[in-house]
Amino acid sequence: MSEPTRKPVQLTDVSMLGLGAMGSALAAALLDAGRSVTVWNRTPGRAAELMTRGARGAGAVGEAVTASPVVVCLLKYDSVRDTLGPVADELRGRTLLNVTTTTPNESRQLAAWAAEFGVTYLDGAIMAVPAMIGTREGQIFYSGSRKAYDTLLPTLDVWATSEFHGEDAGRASLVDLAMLSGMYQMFAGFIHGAAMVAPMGMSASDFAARQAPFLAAMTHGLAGFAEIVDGGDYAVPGQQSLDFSDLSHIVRASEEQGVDAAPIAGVQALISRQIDAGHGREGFARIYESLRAARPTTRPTTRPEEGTAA
Ligand code: FVH
Repeated sequence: MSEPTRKPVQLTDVSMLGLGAMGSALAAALLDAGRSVTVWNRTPGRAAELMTRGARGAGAVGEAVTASPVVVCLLKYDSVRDTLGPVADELRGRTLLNVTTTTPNESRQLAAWAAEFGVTYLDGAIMAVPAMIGTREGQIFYSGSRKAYDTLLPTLDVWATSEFHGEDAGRASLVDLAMLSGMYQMFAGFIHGAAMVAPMGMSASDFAARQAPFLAAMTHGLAGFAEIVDGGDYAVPGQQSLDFSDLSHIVRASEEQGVDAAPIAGVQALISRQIDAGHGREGFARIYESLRAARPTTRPTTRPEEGTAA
């Protein structure tokens, strides 16, 4: 009996797996830049608009991964494992770029899995919302295979400003998540402040109009803190001391308003630890030592099933 004849795969420049808000923006930017793109999404129908713009729809993941270097933009680590695991053999010898948000260790696990199947792996961390894709304003950090980065760079540069962070696949994700940590704590701080003034009748919008320029001005202080942290001398003269920065009055004011003080109490706890340890006359950057004291292991956690499937 003769083998069933397979339709030959039409080769394209990039295969995009995942057509959510971000995957669609990435694919659209490539089409706008004249690249040929194969697209696949778990739920059919999401490719329709891109196909009217010239994308080639793949009926199955296996078909997509054999058409071109693969970009996965799915929800999270588990989605990537579930999607790529069954097509590991088809991926052999190919290049895989994962821009799904993963933790550094998850990125390393994907890199280890890829290496086992002879797949060249590059990890990407997107510092942009979909509307920023295709502009220089967006940034995407990469780590993993330098060769893959160099080869794909003309494509990567279509999306945003590209930055390579080294061959450890977890590094791009680490920088991404560290930056997001700062952003979310700023947002939480703003919302906490809005909750504090709400009982006196100030709307969150009114508060935002005051808070935004103030925070923008305060960001000029980041470089100074960074210099002190990098230099390791928290007693550099001319700084506001930790004793002066004691924030217990803000904690009390929040409580007086009936507002949970958790966001600012967390900062106060870091300050108190340093004051209690005798560093009250040093500067605010000294709280870095409170954080370092809780430094976790960076050893990748390997789950039992890892190494055999993505
Ligand atoms: N959107 C943004 O602003 C942020 C910016 C920073 C980086 N993120 C990360 O990008 C990843 C994708 O985000 P997204 O915005 O495209 O997310 P959604 O619109 O929710 O689309 C999710 C896609 O993932 C597919 N999917 C989910 N689970 C599975 C699974 N188990 N197997 C296969 N595919 C899966 C989903 O498919 P469907 O629901 O349509 O079938 C969508 O295509 C993300 O890591 C962000 O953190 C974006």
